[in-house]
Amino acid sequence: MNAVGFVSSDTLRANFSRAMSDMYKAEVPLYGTLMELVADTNQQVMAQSPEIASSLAQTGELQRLDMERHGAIRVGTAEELATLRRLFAVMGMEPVGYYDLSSAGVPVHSTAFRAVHEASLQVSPFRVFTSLLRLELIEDPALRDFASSVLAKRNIFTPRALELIEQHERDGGLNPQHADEFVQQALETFRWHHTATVTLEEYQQLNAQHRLIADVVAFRGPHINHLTPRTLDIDHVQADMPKRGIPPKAVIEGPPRRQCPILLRQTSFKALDEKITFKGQAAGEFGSHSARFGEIEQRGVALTTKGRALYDELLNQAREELGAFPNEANAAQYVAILEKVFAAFPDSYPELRQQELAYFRYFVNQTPEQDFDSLEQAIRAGAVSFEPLVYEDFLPVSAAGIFQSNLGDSARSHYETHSNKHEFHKALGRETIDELKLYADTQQRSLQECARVLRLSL
Ligand code: OOG
Ligand code: NI
Repeated sequence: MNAVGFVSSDTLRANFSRAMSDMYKAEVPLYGTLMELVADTNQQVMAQSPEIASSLAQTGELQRLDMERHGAIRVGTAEELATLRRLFAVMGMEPVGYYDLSSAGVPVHSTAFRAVHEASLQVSPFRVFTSLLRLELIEDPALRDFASSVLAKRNIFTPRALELIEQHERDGGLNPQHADEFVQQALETFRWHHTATVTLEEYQQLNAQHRLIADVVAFRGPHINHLTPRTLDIDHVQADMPKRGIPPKAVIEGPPRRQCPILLRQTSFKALDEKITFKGQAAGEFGSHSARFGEIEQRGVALTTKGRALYDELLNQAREELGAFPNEANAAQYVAILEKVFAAFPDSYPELRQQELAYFRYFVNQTPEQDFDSLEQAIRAGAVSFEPLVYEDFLPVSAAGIFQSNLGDSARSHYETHSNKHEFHKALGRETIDELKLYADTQQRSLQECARVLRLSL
């Protein structure tokens, strides 16, 4: 708590993340199973590789690992997105990155709300991948109008949540009692509802246009559709999922397995088919909807612009060589191609650093007895060490793969449209933050701290 008795936004975010996890565990019991699998795997990795454990301890990731997760939601209107921006701001979460998924056949564009400073990320790295439906991509004008009119009628926030957001904006914080109330009220927006706001027939029309459109339009609010824990060994989790009765998707999205993990690797289990009562249905009558699924991810080092360009190039090359979407039938072939192609990506931290492919954090190991001329000299002498700076964001190709594995065969290949960052910013009510700038800032702060302790000029 700070001087005026307000709860810090970092604490609020940590509390909200925990409350969200508890709610989701109660709603989707398989999520609990997945959490256990991830916790077991992480323990094994740290027992077998003490160097991984000590590197994670140095950067603080070890301390945050158990509470690390991201959620995903989808909203239907600009107003909903703009109010979410204000709701997340109460918890110190800002929109980072812009992801256009229409080119991959998913009619949304997205951002990730998250904390931006390493000290805040350390308290709670909770992130929410947030997508805005692009209604203009619905081809049938009557259906488009219908979807807009349904969305116009709903209010996804409780009146009390809106009051508390305003109070926070006005006073600059919330006291402990109001902070607890805010967490409970905010949670309501993301809850699952077993009842739809449209008839079964209307649902089917929306669904025929795109499953995602039905998922956003037919319900009272943006139910959290997955909550993803972070594992230290995703291949292990992928192999173990079937043993615990969880069928994984065919391939892990992202880069192949490496000595030095880069960016993000993700896998998921198929969406659950859930009973829904549609408008006008008599008691005891049901339809069904599937939206909620499980996902696991492994995070590696954040790449610079140069590193990211190389990643994108190699990923495209691998996909071209495969000649098809990765699926059940070609999974083994895809993994082999991916490994072969990514041999061109340096796989040691010193190389990644020297070639400026990745971001690092620098730490002074001991108070030096000797003066150094440069940081490089201090590193060579072992007075300064560097650790990979973890990637906190998402990957558009992976996100599209995750969306698609849950949309079934009806998924289309792409929309004839352009990404529209400007439109997204207008809806959001501000610009999204460039994630590369955040990594560069964190790296720079750690360098400055080393320079200060070692009395070096940078
Ligand atoms: C989001 C899918 C993308 C990720 O981690 O990249 C995603 C959604 O299904 O709403 O979750
Ligand atoms: Ni996800």
